[in-house]
Amino acid sequence: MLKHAVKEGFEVKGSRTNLIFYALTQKHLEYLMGYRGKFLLYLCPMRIDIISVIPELLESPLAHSIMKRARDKGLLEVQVHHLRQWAVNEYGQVDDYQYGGGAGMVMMPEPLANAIEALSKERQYDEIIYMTPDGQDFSQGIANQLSLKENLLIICGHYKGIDQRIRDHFVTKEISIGNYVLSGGELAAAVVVDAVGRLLPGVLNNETSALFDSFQDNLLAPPVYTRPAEFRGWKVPDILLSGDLKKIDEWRYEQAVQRTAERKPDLLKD
Ligand code: 6GU
Repeated sequence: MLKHAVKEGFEVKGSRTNLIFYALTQKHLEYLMGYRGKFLLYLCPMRIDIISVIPELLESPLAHSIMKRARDKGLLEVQVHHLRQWAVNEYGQVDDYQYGGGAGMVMMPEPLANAIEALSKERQYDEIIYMTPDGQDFSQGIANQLSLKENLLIICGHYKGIDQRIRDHFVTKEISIGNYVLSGGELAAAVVVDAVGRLLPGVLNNETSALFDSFQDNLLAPPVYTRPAEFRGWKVPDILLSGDLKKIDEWRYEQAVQRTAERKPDLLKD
């Protein structure tokens, strides 16, 4: 996306707003420094297309709060496509029994291939992602990488999953959101879109900047407090009321390290 923007000489097109000087995450910074030695970032909306048999499942998670803001600002375009548009017959069939026998239906290759090909005519996808419990575990690192892309296509599976040939010949990335089974890929896709969408430059304001998120430095966030300073006799740590910003930063960092060591020691390893 950025390379493309720089090559195009920052031409302003479509709903893209303007050029800004901005570096969102360390990853963006490295990428930009590597490219031009400047923190130039073209505000280019990310486009995410999602193929689903239950589009309703994706509506609400992407229609509120930060995702709503991202979409309203034109920074993120999400379009959900009903797989039945590409069904093989008038009954809207998109799944069938599995070869070799066994319980559960499999999503047929033809509707998926037709859907992917039809959508690929409109734009070139940087990744075609299949949401599946046997995919790569989703992480902040993957979210950061995806946030640098321009066009993503996400396929949500159902039933026993999709025909292996689609995975072999179209899918470029397979993502799982954890070691448990969901009834379909939609909720997992919503997780990915949310985690990626909030990283797009301009989506978060300064107070909520993604730079300070848990996981961005492989550290969990420190404890947070708000008013009142004393609630039912439980006090906010004195240091946070001291006004000494340097000491507060140190305290937060120590707390973050301690929390990470206690709760997710694996994060401290690499
Ligand atoms: Cl991506 N899909 C489904 N169906 N179940 C999951 C998952 C995805 N990630 C964890 N469990």
